[in-house]
Amino acid sequence: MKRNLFYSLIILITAVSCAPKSASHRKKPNILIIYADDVGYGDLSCYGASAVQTPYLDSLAKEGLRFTQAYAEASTCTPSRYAMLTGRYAFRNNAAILPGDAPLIIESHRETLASMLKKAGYTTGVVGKWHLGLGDGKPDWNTDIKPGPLEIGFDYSFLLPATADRVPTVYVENHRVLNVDRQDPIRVDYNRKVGDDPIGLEHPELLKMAADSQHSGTIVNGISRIGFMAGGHRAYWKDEDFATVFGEKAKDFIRAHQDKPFFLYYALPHIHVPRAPNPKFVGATKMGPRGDVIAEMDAMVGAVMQTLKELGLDKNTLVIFSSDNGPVVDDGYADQAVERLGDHKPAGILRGGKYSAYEGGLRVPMIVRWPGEVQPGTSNAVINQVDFFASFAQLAGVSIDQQKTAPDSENLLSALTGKSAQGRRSMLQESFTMGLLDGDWKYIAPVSKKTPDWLADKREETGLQQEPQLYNLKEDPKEQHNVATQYPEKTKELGEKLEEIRHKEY
Ligand code: NG6
Ligand code: CA
Repeated sequence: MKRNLFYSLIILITAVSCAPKSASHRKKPNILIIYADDVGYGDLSCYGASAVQTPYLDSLAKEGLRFTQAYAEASTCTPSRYAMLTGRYAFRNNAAILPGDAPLIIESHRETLASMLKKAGYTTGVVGKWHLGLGDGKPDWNTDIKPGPLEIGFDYSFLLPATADRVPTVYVENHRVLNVDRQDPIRVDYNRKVGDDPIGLEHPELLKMAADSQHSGTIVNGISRIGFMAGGHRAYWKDEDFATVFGEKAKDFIRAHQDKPFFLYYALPHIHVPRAPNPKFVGATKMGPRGDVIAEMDAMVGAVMQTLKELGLDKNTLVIFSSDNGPVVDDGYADQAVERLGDHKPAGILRGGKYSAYEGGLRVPMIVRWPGEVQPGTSNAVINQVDFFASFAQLAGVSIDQQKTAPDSENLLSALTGKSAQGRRSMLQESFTMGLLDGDWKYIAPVSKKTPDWLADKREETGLQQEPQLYNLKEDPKEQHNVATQYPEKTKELGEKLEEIRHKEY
């Protein structure tokens, strides 16, 4: 009898210790969002490019799931980033492209991807381009700059504050400008020249590349920027070092937090203007700097993946690569992007690009890799970056009240991991106007607000028109035939649906 009990116990203990651990007991996966800037639907070789090769992203696509209908929330940076980090459409916040001295636009009470994951035990970090504002008014760049990422859920931040073409041209680590110098205080102004440093308008002979008048403010590293800046010389970045500087910070963060689940938002400044690749990548393609920075970006992806592998973390890390808006060829600098484009199609077959209401502005590359959990292949599920919030909440086991938190985010974890082919039915699309994608249909509302002067002659590409537009993406994926007058009922229905979403109070 005793002997039987003994054997039963042994069997029980063995059974318990050998049982597969349930999902809730498994270590939560690390989450790495690699978010590129202005990379178009046709800019990677795994999305059909041939004039530039992106072997590291191609491997990511081979080992993971490549989406054919994934969207940034907007066709410009700030709104897309706001929506991705908050799960809320950016127009609810009036988010638009920000100057480099704008205050933080994410409200301090708002839950972000970072604060939500932090609740689930994640250590959270952001390395790279921010462009969501810093401080609560005009920041003093010489002292603590807050609120910023640390006040909305990130444990660590190392930033390029706005864009590489905007002042201040300095890195901000946590609350401080890196290498800030009290003897040479930083001043920033977006309206008038400050200090004695040369500006592009007056000294074009000092420039590595000529620029249009908006990009002809203070010259830093031979490149004139939007806005004016004085001081801070010791803190200046060098554009050609971005890949190394951000790469090292991303690796340091991963190394330091390898024992706990981490969330890293790695926001690459590539391939936004000014395009200034490191000499190692100059000539990597025949397309000049725009092609070369794509190659450099790809290598940055390779480097961070290599670190994950070396640390044995790549199996338990969900990696997502995507872009904040569609591509632009000429964005203000004479960098030969137009002249040397050849037959490369930055947006693939799609119409339009950055700033556009058409698909080329909004549909972007998206690749998800998580070995063992994400079945490799291609997915046609419709998914928007605003959906990361609810999907990752599910992944991390956090329940959210969507009346208050991430109201526009849909939990598409099963689509993201390839377990389902079902994505969104409809979504709002932001540009300098609004659109609504609904099944095969796409509606673009007439422009109702003032659009920037520098877009005035770009109506054909941007889709900013006085008339409503309706396209059937299944029959007309290139959005060539506006069928609004043929389908007045559909046009009206989608217009009303869009208004309904707009007027919901969240
Ligand atoms: C525009 C800039 C452009 C770029 C963009 C922001 C002009 C004429 N153009 O205002 O160069 O900086 O803002 O790009 O000023 S984004 O990817 O961050 O949205
Ligand atoms: Ca962008």
